[in-house]
Order: sequence, then structure tokens, then C-alpha cells
Amino acid sequence: MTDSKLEKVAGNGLLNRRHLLGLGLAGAGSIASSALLGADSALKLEIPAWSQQPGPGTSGYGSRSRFTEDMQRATGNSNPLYPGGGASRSPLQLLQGTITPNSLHFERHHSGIPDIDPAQHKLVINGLVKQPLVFSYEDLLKYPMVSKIYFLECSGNSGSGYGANAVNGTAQSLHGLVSCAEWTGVLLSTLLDEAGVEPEAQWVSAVGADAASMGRSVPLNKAMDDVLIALFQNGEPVRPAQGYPMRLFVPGWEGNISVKWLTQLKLTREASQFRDETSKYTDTLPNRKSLQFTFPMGTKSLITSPSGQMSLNRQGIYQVTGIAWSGSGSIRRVEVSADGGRSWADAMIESHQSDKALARFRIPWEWSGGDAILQSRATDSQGNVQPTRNTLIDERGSINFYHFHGIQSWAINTAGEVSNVFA
Ligand SMILES: Nc1nc2c(c(=O)[nH]1)N[C@H]1C(S)=C(S)[C@@H](COP(=O)(O)O)O[C@H]1N2
Ligand SMILES: [Mo]
Repeated sequence: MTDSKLEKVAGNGLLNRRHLLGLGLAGAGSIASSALLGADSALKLEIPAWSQQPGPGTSGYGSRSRFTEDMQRATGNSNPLYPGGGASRSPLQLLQGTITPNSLHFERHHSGIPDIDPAQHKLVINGLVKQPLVFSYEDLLKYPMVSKIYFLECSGNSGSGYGANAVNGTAQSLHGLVSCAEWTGVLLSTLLDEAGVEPEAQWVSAVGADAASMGRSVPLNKAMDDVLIALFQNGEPVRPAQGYPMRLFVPGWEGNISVKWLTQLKLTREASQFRDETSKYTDTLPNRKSLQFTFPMGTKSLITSPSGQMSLNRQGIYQVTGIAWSGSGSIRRVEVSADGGRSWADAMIESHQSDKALARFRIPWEWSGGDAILQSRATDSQGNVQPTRNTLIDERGSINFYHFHGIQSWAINTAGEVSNVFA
């Protein structure tokens, strides 16, 4: 492919997405690619060892290829003063599509993972209800269920974006507190209708069965809308790390409110002012007042390849790809820039545009060996446009740590090294 045949759609090498077709060949640079066998080599095809004898047979529970074992969550340093506390991050730059494998779903625990026997676990609904109810795991399995694909993002994700200096990191280390799964469970409204909500109830206080007794207050109108008691995650019982045997799932809202290991739902007049909605997960404004209950996660996108700490080893056409999401609806548009935001082109959004789920975007880009700054900018179905880092900080200040959803900039230098920058 010569330069003249490539249709440019924005500055510094962004190409029409039709050039994604045939990228495998073009992307290999010269025609001396492994896809084209010369006459000599075609005759020398050897039968590999794994084709010469049968492999192991079936098994009761599957495992991944031993060649993919370096695909891991990144776990932080554990703190002995905070047993079981901490987070692990999804390897976003190694994943494709929009569904996070359950073993790689990010984790955030305040007191570790309780080892819950579902036969002993109970979910109680009490407070301002006509009829307090108690459910066993078996009881809940009998209710009608719904299945929805939703992202989950910790409000602390990408928090280093508020800092004074850009941290040298990867998509995983900087932004890996977001994952996406198909969640299956019982709509909370079904159970609340059965209990009969008293007219003065305005909030549902949810509490987990972990040693932290983590609790959060959910406004009743959200609770009656799309909130689930999730029992399954990508088709299998919710993993212990994600809240087995049951978690609250509050679509589109900050991850903290999706209380894991759910054991109590209490209907109340007021919010309960739990620790995690007062001293934590509130946004400290420039005047040092705290903004409470910032629920929906912002409209956001992120290029996962090329991304931080990768390096481009040849000039030529690359596939720029990444993920986009919004807590307020579906992703309608993702634009990409290769010149630090001076010009933009529309990327292709390839996944179905479901509400509050990750979307995957792609666009071809020709790197001619010069400096570049790659950025992506998402727009959701409500018309919300992802802000630049500067706009976000102008509006919210930079004392805050939570809810960062500004545009991510990856710089590429002439050596092809990709790094996190503030642009
Ligand atoms: N009971 C309980 N629920 C919890 C937590 C917790 O520590 N205990 N962590 C919260 C936080 S801060 C987040 S971001 C999400 C993380 O969910 P995950 O570990 O399934 O990714 O769960 C939330 N629910
Ligand atoms: Mo979180």
C-alpha cells in the first residue's frame, strides 16, 4: 500500500476505517511477511510436535492456555494495617471485545473476601416496609431473572489524572479499575414490591456481610429502576471476589455502591450516611466542601493499544483500539486524535451500543516515525462529551481524587515509545 492510496481523515496519519481491512498484511510493513510463503518454504512445512500425538482429553473445569498465563490482574502492595483491603486491576491493554473474563475482573475489597456458605447466608429486607422479608440463596434462584451487560468502575479509577505530574504507567495501572460483564439476577424492584414499600421511604440502605460491613444508601427511584440482586456473572455464579453468593448491582453508578456479599436492605427516610458515603467517595471541591452522592460515572474512553509502556517497532499502519463507556447511557461516538487534539476523526464502534456497558472502538493510523499524541473522546446517548483533563480540573478542582474521566493522552516519541502525558 502506498501513501497516495491511503485516505487521511485527520491530522498526523489517522486513516479512513476502511483501511482496517487488510491491516494484517499492511501492518507487517514490507511484503516479506510470514503470510506469504515463498516457493521454497512452502515445500518445507513441518508437522509440529502437538500435531503428532493426541493431547489430554476432556476435563470437568476448564483452564486457559499455559501460553497466556502472563495475563494477570495487577495487585497492589498489601497493607498489614488494612487486612484484606486493596484493589487489583484488569489488564485492559491485553483484552479485546468488551467482556472481562471473570478471573480478570478488577477487585476492590475493604476487608477481604468472606468465605460465605450460601446455605447459611440470608438477605433481609426491613425498615419502612409493610412486610419484612428474609430470603435464602435458594429462594432467590426461584425468582424471574434478567441478564444485562454492564460495566463496573471504581470511583477512584484514573484518579492520578488529577495529579500535578503524569504518572508513568500502563492502561492497566492507570485505568484498570473498570471491567464489564453480563450480570444476571433478580430486579430489586421485584423484591421491594413483594415487601411493600411504605410511602415515606426514600432510600434503600444496603449492607454487605464482609468484616467491613460495607454499606451504601441507594435512592429509592434508582432502586425501583434497573438495580439488580446479581447472582450470576458471565453465566456462572458470581465469583467470591465479586460478592458471592449475591451482590447489589447498581448499573452505571460508582462501583462502591454495588454492595457485595449483600445481606441487608433497609428502607429508610434519609440516607444512612455510611462511612463510604461521607469520609470516602465524596468529591472535595476547591472550597474544601464535599460534594456527596456523585452517582453516575462520567462519559469516558481510553485507547488501550497503543498505550502506556508499549512501543512501536516499525513505521506503518497500526490499529488504534480502545474502550468507551458512560454511566448515563450508551456510547454513540468515539473520536480519535493523533495530533494532541487539534484534529479528530470518528472511530468505528464495533460492539452493540448497550446502555451502561463498555463499547469497543477502532481506527487505523499510520505512524511515520514522528512525535504523536493519541487521544480519544467519547460522546454518549445523552449528548455528554468526555471533557479534557483541563476542563475537568477547571470545573472540579484538583484536590479531589474520585470520578476522573478526562481525556487520556498517550505520547509516542520518535523511538516509538508510548507514555502517559498531560496534554
Ligand atoms: N461489601 C462490600 N461491597 C463492596 C466493596 C467492599 O469492600 N465490601 N467494595 C466496593 C467498591 S469500592 C467497589 S469499586 C466495588 C468493586 O467490585 P468488584 O470487586 O466486583 O470489582 O465493590 C464495592 N462493593
Ligand atoms: Mo471503589
